[in-house]
Amino acid sequence: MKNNLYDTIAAISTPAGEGGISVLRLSGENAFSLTEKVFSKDNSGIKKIDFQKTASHTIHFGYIFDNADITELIDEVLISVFKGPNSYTGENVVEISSHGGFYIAQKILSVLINTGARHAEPGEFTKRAFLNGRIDLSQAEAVADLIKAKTDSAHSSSIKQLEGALSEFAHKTRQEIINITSLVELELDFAEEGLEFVKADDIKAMITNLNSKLRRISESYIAGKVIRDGVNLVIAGKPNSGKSSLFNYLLNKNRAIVSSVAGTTRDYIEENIIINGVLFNLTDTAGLRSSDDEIESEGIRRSFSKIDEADMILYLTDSSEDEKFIEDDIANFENNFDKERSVLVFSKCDLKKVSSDKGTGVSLLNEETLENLKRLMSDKVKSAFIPFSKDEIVLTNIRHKFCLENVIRSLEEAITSVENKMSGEFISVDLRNALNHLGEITGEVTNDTILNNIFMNFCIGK
Ligand SMILES: Nc1nc2c(ncn2[C@@H]2O[C@H](COP(=O)(O)OP(=O)(O)OP(=O)(O)O)[C@@H](O)[C@H]2O)c(=O)[nH]1
Ligand SMILES: [Mg+2]
Repeated sequence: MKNNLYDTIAAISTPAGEGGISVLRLSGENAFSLTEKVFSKDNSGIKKIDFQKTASHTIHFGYIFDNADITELIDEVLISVFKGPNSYTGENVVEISSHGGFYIAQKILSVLINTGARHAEPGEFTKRAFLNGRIDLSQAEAVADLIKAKTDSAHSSSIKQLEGALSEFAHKTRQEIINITSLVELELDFAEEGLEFVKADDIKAMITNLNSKLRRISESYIAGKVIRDGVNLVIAGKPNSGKSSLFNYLLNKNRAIVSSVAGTTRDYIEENIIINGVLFNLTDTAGLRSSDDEIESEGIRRSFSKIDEADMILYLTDSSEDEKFIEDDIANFENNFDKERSVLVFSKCDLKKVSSDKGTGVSLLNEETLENLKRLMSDKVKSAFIPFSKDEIVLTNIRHKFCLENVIRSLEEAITSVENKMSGEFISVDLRNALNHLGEITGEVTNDTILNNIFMNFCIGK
């Protein structure tokens, strides 16, 4: 069955589980009348309210009953009333705050469904906000990111997008392309009369200039991904170098087994942690050596595959080993890891100090060395992945990156058309393609598949 855009939808907007309160949300033409059927201002069940007559953005105390016949009291609630178009979805919206817990909210939801509401799909409230023109598509996507944000930087980039920073960028770019298009078309109109209003070179320069700005924004996606999803950091090194001990310290819990036996860690272990505002997806791996043990060898194979996928590596060399060992291990590190994205750590530096400036000494017995390491890790992320200032647009969504790449490609085609002295009509087609792709970012140009893909990833009740 295809869901009607105009029926009234309902969902529990707070997460499942025990909590102080639960909030249930209804949106649609009948949001008020459906709620009125099962709501009473006192526990008699008959003291009715007419939400149409109450002011918008007001809160009402009362009681919810199990059906329109008022047979059983379910809970005391507070009802917030929002009249369209001044609501989250742009429609009439009711939010029912009940006592928390799984049972009550589910019960109220089923009462409302029995009365005539429909279960909302994931993200359907936000989808309606988009379809009703309250927000554009990039802002709707920002809502999902905002909810998922785990760090300060992820929060600030999504709140910026929700406030319309990306939309504004898209509109400005759109205007620039329209200006160029009209110059091209103007010239086209007069071409037959032998008038050249704007020189082809100037048009080419304008498009090239615009494209280089767009390219920088498209490249910002790498930073955006780190901001949103975190950095995949792998702790690697020879057996017994102290990887699992460092992993446990960074997580602040005894997650991985530590022992003085080389080859303790077999399979890799992953955990998330935030260090100086940067989200790290940490992986502890099996120590790297050649082994005859079948299980250990599989573990080592997995270590290498994790190292290949990593954004960053912490490579541990045991300071207490002899000079030759350390020298070889440093060479091994330098030959196999990218300097920009890897940190060489001389572990257990309380036992012996390595006199080399190629790495940083760390001891679990020395807080200062650990703090230094953490600072080094977050600084490295910032310099390797986030070379953008706070005011710049950073793309955090792969869909936006794809759209922007298509815009850039269409503009490149326009440049080629200009260079080949094609007639203005052709250039104009390329520029219009660029406009279409740009419109996909904000949803001016969209289709059901794109929309379904986007809102499918939202939570229910948002
Ligand atoms: N003195 C000292 N000992 C340490 C330090 N860090 C780890 N160790 C010891 O080094 C030994 C090996 O530590 P692990 O963390 O298990 O080493 P690993 O690299 O995970 O070893 P595998 O899993 O076998 O590859 C343990 O006995 C730890 O207690 C340190 O900073 N100082
Ligand atoms: Mg280990």
